[in-house]
Amino acid sequence: MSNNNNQRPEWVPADAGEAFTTRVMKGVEGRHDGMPGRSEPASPRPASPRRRNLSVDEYVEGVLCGNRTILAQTITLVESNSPKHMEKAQEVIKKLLPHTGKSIRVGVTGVPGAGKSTLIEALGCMLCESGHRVAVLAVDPSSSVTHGSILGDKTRMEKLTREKNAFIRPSPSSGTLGGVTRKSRETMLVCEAAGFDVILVETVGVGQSEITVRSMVDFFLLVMITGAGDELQGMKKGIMELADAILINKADGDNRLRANAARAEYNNFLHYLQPATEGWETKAYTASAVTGEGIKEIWSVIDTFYRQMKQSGALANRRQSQTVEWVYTMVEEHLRSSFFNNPAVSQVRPRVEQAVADGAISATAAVHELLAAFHFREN
Ligand SMILES: Nc1nc2c(ncn2[C@@H]2O[C@H](COP(=O)(O)OP(=O)(O)O)[C@@H](O)[C@H]2O)c(=O)[nH]1
Ligand SMILES: [Mg+2]
Repeated sequence: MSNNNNQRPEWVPADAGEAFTTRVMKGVEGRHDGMPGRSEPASPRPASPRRRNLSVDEYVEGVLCGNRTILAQTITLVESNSPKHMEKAQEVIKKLLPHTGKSIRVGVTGVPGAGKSTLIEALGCMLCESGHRVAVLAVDPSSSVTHGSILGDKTRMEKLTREKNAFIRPSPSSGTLGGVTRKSRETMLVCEAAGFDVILVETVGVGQSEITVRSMVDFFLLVMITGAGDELQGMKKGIMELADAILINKADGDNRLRANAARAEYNNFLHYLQPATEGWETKAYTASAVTGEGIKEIWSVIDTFYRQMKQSGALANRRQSQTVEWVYTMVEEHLRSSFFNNPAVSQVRPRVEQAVADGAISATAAVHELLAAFHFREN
């Protein structure tokens, strides 16, 4: 990934080092900070004096009063892997925490092409019109591996980008240090502190990312399409068991009948599954993100869920256990990265891997050897 300074958005702090995880993604309309592109001057700006670093209080006040530039800068700070930025970010988060938790957190998953972004745009626009403030975040598992983005080039949402009550933030690049979970959760908290009362998190249904998103949202929506093949859609029992609702999208034109048939089929199947949320029945619905049919209805399902869960105390319980779980996820991420970044481990790995592959030593013996190298260096 090229981290060329002159490619960076103007809101990147002046002292951002190489560890600063910022990239400009192709295909995202508007500015990288989620602001409409229209306000961008057509010609490059003359070199401006170096940006002054904001203090912790300036970040906090900016976010609390809904300053979008500062909101974007705060998220950038939160996404940074540099220890100095991480420390500052933690101070900011600590002060923002009392102002968080007042939104409906909704995760949206499904295979690429299912229509998640189109749906989020339709839903987001409808919610903005009815007075909500909507933040859209993306958790993209591909970015850490390929530096490409499954979601990026589809995260256009042109209409929603122009809404003054919407804020769209593309996926963070996790770099080599990982930490996608931390970044996404903290970004969500920052958006809540900035007064967004609906958080929509888009992720691709390919394994770990949906577990990550499920563990940070209240409601998890699985978007499906007919005819894509169940195995393609990750239609394993496990994924359906994570969902609070299944939305069969593209129920328009010729596809409407098939979508209705699929809904009946899924509803039958769902009877045999453990619901994702105790006291809530996961059901299948149909919608068209393009015509807008069924969008109001799916929101009413989400809203009913939220009210019921809030009243019964299940929402507070879920959030508490999510936060505790999050602590251990971060511990695991930390341990994993310190293991793989440990020089002694890196040194013995090729030899140990070869020995295991050749059958010269057992897998258990290899583990002992790797951990011995790790602990030797740690102590
Ligand atoms: N006919 C129809 N097409 C849709 C619908 N929703 C999305 N699409 C199309 O499906 C394609 C993929 O949509 P996108 O939102 O990018 O899918 P994502 O990868 O799940 O985010 C795009 O060409 C959309 O225009 C729908 O409800 N009906
Ligand atoms: Mg998308």
